[in-house]
Parts: sequence; C-alpha cells; structure tokens
Amino acid sequence: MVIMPREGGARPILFQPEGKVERTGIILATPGAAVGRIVGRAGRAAGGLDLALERRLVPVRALEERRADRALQLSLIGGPGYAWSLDWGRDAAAAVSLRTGERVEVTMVNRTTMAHPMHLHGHHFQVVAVDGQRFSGAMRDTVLVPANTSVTVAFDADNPGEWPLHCHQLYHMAAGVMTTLRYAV
Ligand SMILES: [Cu+2]
Repeated sequence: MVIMPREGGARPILFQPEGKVERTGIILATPGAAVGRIVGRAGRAAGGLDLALERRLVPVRALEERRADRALQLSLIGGPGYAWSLDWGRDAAAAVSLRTGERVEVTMVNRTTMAHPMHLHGHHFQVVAVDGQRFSGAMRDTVLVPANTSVTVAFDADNPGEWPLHCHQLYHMAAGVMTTLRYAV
C-alpha cells in the first residue's frame, strides 16, 4: 500500500529486471501534479531478487499470536531445466487432511536453481520465517522463495476446501510446481 502525501505530487514506482539496466514503471500522481521525465535506464544492473525487503516488511494486521497446530514441510525439487515437482515428503497425508480451525505453518524449501513466487489460494498467510529465522512478517497470498532458501508461512484453516498451492509463474506451475492443501468442515 502506498499512501500519497496530503500535499499531492507524483511518485514513480519503477521496475528493473534482474541483471538488467533497463527499467519501466508507473507514476502515481495526484490531479495537476507535475510529472517529470524519467530516464529508461538505471545507473547499474539490478542484482538478483532476494528477501532483504521481505524481512523488513511489517504487517498492518498480523495473525493472532498462536502456536501452530500443524507444521508441514514442502520441498521444491527438480531442474536444472524447466521440470520440477513439489514434494511433501512425510507430510503428504497431513497436507490433505488439515482440520478446520487449525493454525497451519508450511515451510517451503527451494532445492531448485530458480526462485519461485509461491501462491496459496483461499487464504491470506503471514510470512513468519526465512531460513528458520522467525519474525512477524507481511500478510500475503504469494511469497517469493529464492533458490536454496526456505520460507515459512502461517495461516488459519478457516476456509474448508481443496486449495491450490503453486508457483505463480504459470509456466513453472505447468512444469510441476503445483500441489494442493485440503480440509473438510
Ligand atoms: Cu516458479
């Protein structure tokens, strides 16, 4: 969420791909604000996207403080190349038999060579750890899980059904980065 200043103005939000100097973006401007021209190239190439910002984000409204009733681990495996899968390992049965009302934590461990923005349907989750280091992070429905990194998210099982959990790059999803969580009323 971006809060525009009361006095008005223009606020550029720029995007720069990993490893490139080219950039683009959008400009949020209040009516009548002067919008300057922005050069299309940054001073240096962007580095790889990591979780430095994620670790600093603070939720507007965090999940209620509570111990997890269930902690699941999901491995992202496969590659190099565009062929992956998701492996619940010994949590395979638990992932499809959650109980309504539980606080669930899922630790996604990326053992592939690419980052995957992981998206859970039907819930908002809170980012609660990166590489096992706990913090009270952002509320989201998608979180980036970089290669060789683990991200733990927590959510309340308050919406029974069978819910996709997948990489939000749809060609990654089609190449195997897709599973489901399930629970009944
Ligand atoms: Cu992916």
